[in-house]
Amino acid sequence: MSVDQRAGAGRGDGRLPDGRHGPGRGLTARDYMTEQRPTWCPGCGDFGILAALREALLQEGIAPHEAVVVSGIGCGSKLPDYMRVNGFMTLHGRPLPVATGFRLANPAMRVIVVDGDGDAYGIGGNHWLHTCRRNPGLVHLVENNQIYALTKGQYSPTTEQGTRTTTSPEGSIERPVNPIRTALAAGATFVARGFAGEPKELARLIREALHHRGYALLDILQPCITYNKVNTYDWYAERIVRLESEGHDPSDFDAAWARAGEFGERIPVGVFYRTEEVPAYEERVPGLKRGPVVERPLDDLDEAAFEALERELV
Ligand SMILES: Cc1ncc(C[n+]2csc(CCOP(=O)(O)OP(=O)(O)O)c2C)c(N)n1
Ligand code: SF4
Ligand SMILES: [Mg+2]
Repeated sequence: MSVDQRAGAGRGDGRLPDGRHGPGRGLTARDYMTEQRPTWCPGCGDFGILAALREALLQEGIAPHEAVVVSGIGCGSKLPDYMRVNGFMTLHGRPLPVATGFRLANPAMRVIVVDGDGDAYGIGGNHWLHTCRRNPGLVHLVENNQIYALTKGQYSPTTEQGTRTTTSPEGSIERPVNPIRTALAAGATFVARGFAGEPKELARLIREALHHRGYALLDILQPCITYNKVNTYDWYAERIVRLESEGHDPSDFDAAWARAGEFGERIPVGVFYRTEEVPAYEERVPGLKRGPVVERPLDDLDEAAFEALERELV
């Protein structure tokens, strides 16, 4: 089987090669549960994201062994501990390159990155920009609580100007990153925003992201009830508007750019931009034309082949 076919199986319409689909495969919500109890504060937005991800995998019929969740370091990055799927916690800021490696090695695997705003847009910002332009088939869920929560409330790249935090007692003086516009400018092919307070709607967006061919960013507004007293559930509920119900066309880049500028009295959620025209990174890597690495016999990787791969990938 060629890598293109495998990539198709891994990204396509959510149907698995044998045609079984969704809960019809006999999967239930319990299949994604672990014994581990979350250590998140009661009421944390991360619970909604966990519920939405489990629901999205269930509805897509993606069994636990067919997905890997890769995270970094932070409150939200504990999520792989609370799901019965393959999991990998990397260093702070490094999940995207590790996840790209997973996808290159096995394009049939659904690779989902889950990390915080500090992890993704701060320390991992360089990896993020290059992931946007490379377009590997990853779903990236950023738990954006506009704070470094695990380390007790320092301002993060998305903290709004003027917000008082432990490291900005007089109010943050920095202009925040706009994740949607930054991803658009960096060449991302699927850019969306969701809200942790609406797990059902969030599950729908995650399912859309799972159907995307390349890199899919889903910036998720995630209330941190302990360290962010500004961007609360009620604060968001008063401001959220839906791109879909306002007639937004996700294929229109200029419209996406314009809507991405709104963050204040009105905060749009939904898919800002999507194009399926750009091939995924793993579809173009020359060294993978003979098939995924996981399916090749070990003696296929002789010294010359290894050096050729090294030249292409490193
Ligand atoms: C290299 C490195 N630098 C700093 C830290 C300390 N650290 C751990 S989590 C974190 C911030 C996490 O913020 P975010 O990614 O937004 O996740 P949250 O806790 O808000 O979910 C920091 C600075 C670390 N673990 N490793
Ligand atoms: S500190 Fe904030 S982000 Fe961390 S578990 Fe508590 S509510 Fe959630
Ligand atoms: Mg954070």
